[in-house]
Amino acid sequence: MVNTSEVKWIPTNYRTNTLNEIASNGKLFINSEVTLCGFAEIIRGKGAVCFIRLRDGTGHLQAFIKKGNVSDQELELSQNASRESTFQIKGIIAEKRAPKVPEGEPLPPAEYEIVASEVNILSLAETPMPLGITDKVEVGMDVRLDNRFLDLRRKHVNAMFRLRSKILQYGREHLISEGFGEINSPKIIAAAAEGGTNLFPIKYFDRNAYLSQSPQLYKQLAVMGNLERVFEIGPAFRAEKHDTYRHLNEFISFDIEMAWASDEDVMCVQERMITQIWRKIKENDQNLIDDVNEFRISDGKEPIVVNVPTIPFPRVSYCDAIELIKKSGSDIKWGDDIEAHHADIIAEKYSEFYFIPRWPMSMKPFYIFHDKSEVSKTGGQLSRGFDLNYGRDEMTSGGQREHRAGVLTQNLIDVGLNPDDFDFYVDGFRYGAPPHAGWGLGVARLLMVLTGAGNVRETVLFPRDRKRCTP
Ligand code: AMO
Repeated sequence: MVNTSEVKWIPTNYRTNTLNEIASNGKLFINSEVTLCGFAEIIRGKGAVCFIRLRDGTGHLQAFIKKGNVSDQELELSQNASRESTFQIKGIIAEKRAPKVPEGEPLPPAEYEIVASEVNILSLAETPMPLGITDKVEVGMDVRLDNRFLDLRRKHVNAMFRLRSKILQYGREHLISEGFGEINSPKIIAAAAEGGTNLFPIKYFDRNAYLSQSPQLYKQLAVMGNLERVFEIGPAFRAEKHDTYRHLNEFISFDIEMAWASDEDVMCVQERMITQIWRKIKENDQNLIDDVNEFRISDGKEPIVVNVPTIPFPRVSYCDAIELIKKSGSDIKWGDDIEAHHADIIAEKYSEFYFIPRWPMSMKPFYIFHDKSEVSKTGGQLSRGFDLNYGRDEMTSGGQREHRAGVLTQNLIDVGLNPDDFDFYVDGFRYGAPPHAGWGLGVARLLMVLTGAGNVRETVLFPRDRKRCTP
């Protein structure tokens, strides 16, 4: 279930050990008295005995409850308890009786159980449950999300969110190793970073404010303040009316910003980080991938294999991408957005991670560096903005930023924004500004790639879309 080898599990007031500590190292505990806790995944037995398959966040262990070892009332309550009820059990660890194997065949590895001397039911589960934990019954996404606390107890869903935590951990560790420090920017803001149409307005005392779409302006100001290399993992809110497999109205954006750097420099940071995440997951977390695969296989899908990508990821410039798409007969012209169905065509050649650098300035936000030294074949103005795609799906946007206050003000005017609303930001560039670059990566989308999930709702604990703001 979880790789616990490097974790020090300190006893709590409720339990002396985790189930996995006993299950994987039972020999050390034979005849010792321990107190364990868990959900009752399966309860069976009648008369003088009861067997409970206990499950906690680390693994499973069988509890053996026998008449005479516990009170009659404890035995009866255990036998009649509903599945998923929570138990605290005190007892002695013993080796389970070895199963009979045909002569000459090796014995399977020893298994252990707790022989109960005290049973305490902490909470009885109500019945029927809105969805089963171990039963293979089809349930729709809405039922699952309405009861996410139960859905999460299912092995493959649980593994998905442990993998999510690993992506964040390994990503963080990698950036810290490259000299980045973590920041937190405000989520209540007064000016839009990513265009004014998809903002959620909120009342902020006696004035209007918005939920932040991106830490963009603030991560840049942090770099203006000589924090040099910063990253943030935080929520971003978009009032988009999309209803797709990859859009939500709240998502976690994994952002970096880096001084004295170009678009190419931060693309390199990104490919190093993603490669390192993949490598670490392959080294340490195959058990979680196995849990995801067990379900995929039972669902008739191919198992996922974690292949560490090679560096450098291909770079397909915007201009080349347009040519490639045109060649396939698709109706697209320079200056158009590359949508998912266009990216499908690029993905025929580049099926995994690839960057699309050098977008037209007209397609990128005002804060992107306007590269007047280079124009497209058709004479269009180019920027230092890029995207990272995996096949058809965009994972990241980023770029070198505009650090010249005058050009920045002009960019704001060019996209129809009022520079006065951005004084707090442009002022940051008036007193010496390092050239800098950064990116924002959608964590849920990266997890979709890692786990083969077909819908972003699979990879977000409590997703927010147009129809859902509970639980
Ligand atoms: P952008 O708006 O492209 O860029 O967002 C960056 C990445 O965030 C993810 N993303 C989303 N994920 C789920 N639902 C959504 N509605 C959604 N919108 C975006 C995508 C996307 O690639 N400030 C820039 C980043 C930068 O330049 O540093 C920005 O926010 O994976």
